[in-house]
Formats: sequence, structure tokens, C-alpha cells
Amino acid sequence: MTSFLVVPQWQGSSSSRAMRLVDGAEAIRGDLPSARTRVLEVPLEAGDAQGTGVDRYSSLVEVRRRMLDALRELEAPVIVVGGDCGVELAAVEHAAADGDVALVWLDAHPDLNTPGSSQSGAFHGMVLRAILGEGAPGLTASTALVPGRVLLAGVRAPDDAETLLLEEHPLPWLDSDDVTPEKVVAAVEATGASRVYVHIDLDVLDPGDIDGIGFPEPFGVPAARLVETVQALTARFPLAGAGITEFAPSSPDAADGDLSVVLRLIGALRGPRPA
Ligand SMILES: [Mn+2]
Repeated sequence: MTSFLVVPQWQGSSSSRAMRLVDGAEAIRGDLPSARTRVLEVPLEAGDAQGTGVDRYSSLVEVRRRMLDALRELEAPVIVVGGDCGVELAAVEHAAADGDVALVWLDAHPDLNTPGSSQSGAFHGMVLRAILGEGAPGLTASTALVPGRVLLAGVRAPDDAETLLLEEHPLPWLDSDDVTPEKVVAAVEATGASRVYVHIDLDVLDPGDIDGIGFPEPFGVPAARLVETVQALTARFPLAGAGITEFAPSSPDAADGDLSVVLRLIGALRGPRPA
């Protein structure tokens, strides 16, 4: 049965409003089944880069360590609720350790920078690269995911360094318009993996369908189609794990306005329920 791990990590975000991620995690937690949900304690301090090129590195390393401990104790599959996208490092590492997992990266951004290429120093823009095995020591997957097992979906705002990387080392990629149940399921089948990890940065949604995000990008995936796509994925493949990240509501009232779509996505991740 699905477990939930709430990780109110904000240290991976470069937003001046990164603390809103803590409010977002708490807003979602309030609607999760309490007996199935654990809240991870995140360091209060920002932490420092320690010369790595990753802002707030020391706190991020500590969260990764605590997450891996917690994930080992929780019943799979675990749905990790962020927090910033950086929480996906430990979550994917844990869920995909046996190598038979495809990662569907539903996100406006590819998050493929390195500490050297990043303009912001924010780890949430480096996390997929870290999952693929490149990054700062202590913030890189111990078992790297193979690039052919990653599907970029709804990604539409790579920066210059990421664009160059994707030209030289293309990854499977579906534009927002192609994020449909049929195409995403077919693309995951093409990876040859038997299970799926679903990463949802809420900024993959069209900004018309969600308010509480820090880095909105136009021409996203409509909420109804995203829900249908996730439903199709969890109907077709066993869920290895999932993450839902970057919810940063401006106020409790604003959070309420977005929670219905967030909860529909979580329901789709949990999959078809026995009656
Ligand atoms: Mn992201």
C-alpha cells in the first residue's frame, strides 16, 4: 500500500520565496491519510555551499541522508511530497535501485545543470543530472539511472547549458502537447523498463491551471490531461515511486484553490483502488 513521505525542503530552490515550499508541503500533508504519512524533519538552517557550487549544500546532503533512512523503513511505493525538486534525488535513488525503472520527468524544466553550469547555484535545477550520476559529492546518485530510462515530459524551458547538453546527448522527450495517456505510456514501454517512477513538478501544468508555483512557464499541460496521463501510467505499470514537488502557495487561501488539482494528481498516482 502507498506510503507518503513529506519533505518540506526549501534549500534547493533559488526563489526569494522558497519558504513558501514549506507552506505548500504542509497544505498537502493536511489532506493525506495520517496513518500512512511521515513528515521528514528538515534542517532549519539554510546551510552553506562548502565550495561545491551548490547553494545550501550542507543542508541538502543532510536531507538526502535522512530521506534514504526514512525510505528504507516505509512500505513501497512511496509518494514523496516536496518541497523543492531536489527531494527527487534520494527518492529516485531508492525507488530505482534495481535498474528496472523508467523515470517520467513531468516538469517545465529539465533540471540538468551541474554545479559548474548552473547560473543560480540552486540544487533543484541540478537534480536530474545528479540522478544520472553527475554532480557534487554526496549529492549524486550512488547508482546512476541510465539516460535511456528517462522520459522528459512537458519540459519546455531548458536554459542554454541544458539546451546544449540535450543537443549533444538527447533524452526521450515529449512536448506539452504530446503529454497524452497514449504517448506517455508508449514512450515508457519503449524504455523496456517494467516499473515507473513518476516525478511531477507542478510547474509542468499550464499556469492557467495552477497558481502556487515559483517558476511558471506558459504552454504547459492542462490539469485534466495530466491527471488522465498519470492514471494511464499507474494503470499500465506498477509504481516504483513518485514525487510531487514545488508547491509554493502565496497564502492558505491560495493553497486551497490549488489543492483540488494536487489531490487529483495524488489520487492518480495511487492508482486504481480496489473497491
Ligand atoms: Mn523541477
